[in-house]
Amino acid sequence: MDARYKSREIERRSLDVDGLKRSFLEWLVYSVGKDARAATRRDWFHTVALAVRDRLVDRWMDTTRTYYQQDAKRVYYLSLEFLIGRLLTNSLANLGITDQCRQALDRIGLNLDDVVEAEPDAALGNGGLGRLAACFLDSMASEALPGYGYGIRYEFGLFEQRFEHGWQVEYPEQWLQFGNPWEFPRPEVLYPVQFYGRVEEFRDSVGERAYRWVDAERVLAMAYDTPVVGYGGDTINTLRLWSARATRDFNFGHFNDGAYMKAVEQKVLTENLSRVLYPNDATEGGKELRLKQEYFFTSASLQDILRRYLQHHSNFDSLPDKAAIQLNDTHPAIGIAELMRLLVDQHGVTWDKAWDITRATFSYTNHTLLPEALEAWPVRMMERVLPRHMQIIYEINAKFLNRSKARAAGDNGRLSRLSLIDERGDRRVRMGNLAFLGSHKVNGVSALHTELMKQTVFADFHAEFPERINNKTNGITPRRWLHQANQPLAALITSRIGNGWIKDLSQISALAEKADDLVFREEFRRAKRKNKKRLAAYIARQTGVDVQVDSLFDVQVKRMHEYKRQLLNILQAIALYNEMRDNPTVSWVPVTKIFAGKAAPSYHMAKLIIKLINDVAKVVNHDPSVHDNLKIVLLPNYNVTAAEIIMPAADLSEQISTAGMEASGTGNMKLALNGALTIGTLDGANVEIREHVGDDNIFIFGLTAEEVNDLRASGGFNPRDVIASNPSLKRALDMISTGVFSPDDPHRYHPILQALTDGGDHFLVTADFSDYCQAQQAAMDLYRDQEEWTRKAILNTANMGWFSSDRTIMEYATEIWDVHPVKPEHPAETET
Ligand code: NBG
Repeated sequence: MDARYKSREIERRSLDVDGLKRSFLEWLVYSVGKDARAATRRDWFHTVALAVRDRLVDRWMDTTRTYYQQDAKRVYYLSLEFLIGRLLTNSLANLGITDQCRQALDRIGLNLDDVVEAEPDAALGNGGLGRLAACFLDSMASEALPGYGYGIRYEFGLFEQRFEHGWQVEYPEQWLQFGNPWEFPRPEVLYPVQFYGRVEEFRDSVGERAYRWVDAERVLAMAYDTPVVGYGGDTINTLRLWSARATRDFNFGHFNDGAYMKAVEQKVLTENLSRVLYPNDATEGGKELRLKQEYFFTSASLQDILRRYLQHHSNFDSLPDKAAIQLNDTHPAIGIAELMRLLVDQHGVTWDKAWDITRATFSYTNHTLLPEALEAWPVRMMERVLPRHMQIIYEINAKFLNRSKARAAGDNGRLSRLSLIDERGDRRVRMGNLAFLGSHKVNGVSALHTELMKQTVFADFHAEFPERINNKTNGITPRRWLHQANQPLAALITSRIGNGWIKDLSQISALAEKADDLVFREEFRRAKRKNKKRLAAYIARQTGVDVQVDSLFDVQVKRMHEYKRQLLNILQAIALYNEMRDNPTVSWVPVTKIFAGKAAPSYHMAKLIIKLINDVAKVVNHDPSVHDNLKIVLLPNYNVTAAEIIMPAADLSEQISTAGMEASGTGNMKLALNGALTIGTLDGANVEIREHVGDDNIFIFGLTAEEVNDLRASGGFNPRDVIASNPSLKRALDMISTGVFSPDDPHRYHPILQALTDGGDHFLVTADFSDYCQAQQAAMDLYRDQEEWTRKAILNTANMGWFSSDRTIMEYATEIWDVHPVKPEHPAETET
């Protein structure tokens, strides 16, 4: 090889400061096409990202090659959402070259932190479900598991949220506008995906009845690959996202008619399929485009999985030994019918065999019990969009119900509940039932949620298949959520117990003994204070509100949803505001209430709650009579990047959902790991957080899931009685209803007041109010004693090791997937 190329090749891998610097200067000129004097911050970001990408490509290929050569069993994580966030800091940290990169940029006169800020936040998800998928990618790569993510390359991620006169307004999020340096387009990896058309019956070569799907419309799915760097940089896995492309022949038909503009129009329409992420969190959209998106990425992924499998195998018998496919919620559940179709219609496998293979290959995670979130597609829509799949679903259903009939022994209610088709009213396909039936394992995401799954949505299926439901409590990656996001605390921890915790978070328990060490406490507080200063500056920039760094940072960040009860929090804030005004001479613990979160654009009640928080904030923040002891801020456009600033700075973590309604929560884990104390109900993973951090180090309040259930069932709950007997609640509600916070429109909040009274207060805000206020009081009292508070905060951090997504992912790997770590071989490195 030409010596010049050889040296350049080595340079591309060089991890030292000089090599990085030279790469940066070269990339800026030759790939970004800019002179150093004219380069913008964004140019530098692209430059650095491309140079860093060079350093991982060899290892990425080594990883893929090793999996291929060993014909390792792979796990495929099918998810409609991956809430990734920025990747530069993450890649640098996982490759272990953050310091070198910082120095190399220094020498060019640049600051790494500024360069990082130019990266858009990849928001291909709504909330917890999508962020969990991103944490799982990090953990699979860090645990050397052969894991692939499959999803959609949305051109527009989750909308950008702005507040205009206090109201949420949505703007398109154009994260790809300036290109994405992390992705590799694969124009040759292209699969056809069909819609509509009809099914034709025919006799196959041996005279058996067979079916083919004809006259369908075709779309192509094109792959874009993003490397997923594991901690240490040894394993680099792949996230493959599909983008819709119109087929060429499809266009040519129109060209021949001379209808050129029409052809182009059609092309745009077809490619709209992967244009935008549905902004609904835990609610079903029910729109045809959504169904098409689900089928589009699922079909392309399955075709890709089978192609990879067939490189080593000539029949499908060992598919379940080589591939585990995880359904992230029911969004890809159509994959069960699709795999049956591919096996039976395209590869000639017999029905029974195909069904065994399918069930042994798939497993399904349920992420919510909310009835409005359980996907159920109208049969009429399915028949039109996916006619062959509808037939297959009928067939699966008929065989299943036939088998169950014997055991149902006259219990027709049970059979109709087990059915894949909801026959009540407009007939619908129950995707949860399909996912359950077509999987060998079904899991919930916290201990409580899994129990409730057995008792509620899947009670009949659980009776039928008692071995199938299992629990996998969620986790979070300690790399992003502590090592990268909270550098002051990460450095402190490493200074005392070494850096083994980054890879094995259980080691963090060694901090527990430091909780009584006064010096350590002081340093812990100093780290927190540094993070709070950073957040205070961010708040000032974003909202113009100045907050006291030494006030209690009381944080509720998550999607806006009635069941998450931001309303309970803001009502307590009003009550506290009144108390402060009534008792101006008392020395109050200063409190800063920090909210952030987006509402689904069509969720009017959630948007009204946003407006209420902003209205209350305006009044409170400008009232001199509270002497700055209370500030309320609602930060706009909550996303992963904002979370990385907020989580490390929180003192108190609000996890106050109506018990039984939050499947798990993962923000609760991020906040506790970063040393916030939780104020929460016994819901989702809060239950397990309490077990780990200890009852004394958490503020638990409110009705339990069982009490909620009983109260709702009794029908005897009357919110008006509760309000009448609680003067501070009554006063807060009266202020809202008389327009104290909305003088321009006193009736603005009528729908909220209505829901809390005549509406029956479904989320039991009034029922939990008094207990919640007491817990808040306990938190404020404790905060006065900074030593005690810090001790408990340290114990939170120290006891959160179990909530690493590494633990979660290894449980999936051993108990569901039977997938094992594979160490990549790096021949290029051993050669030189
Ligand atoms: C969400 C739950 C959260 C949970 C995440 C991840 C959906 C459908 N569900 O409680 O609401 O933490 O999933 O499991 O978005």
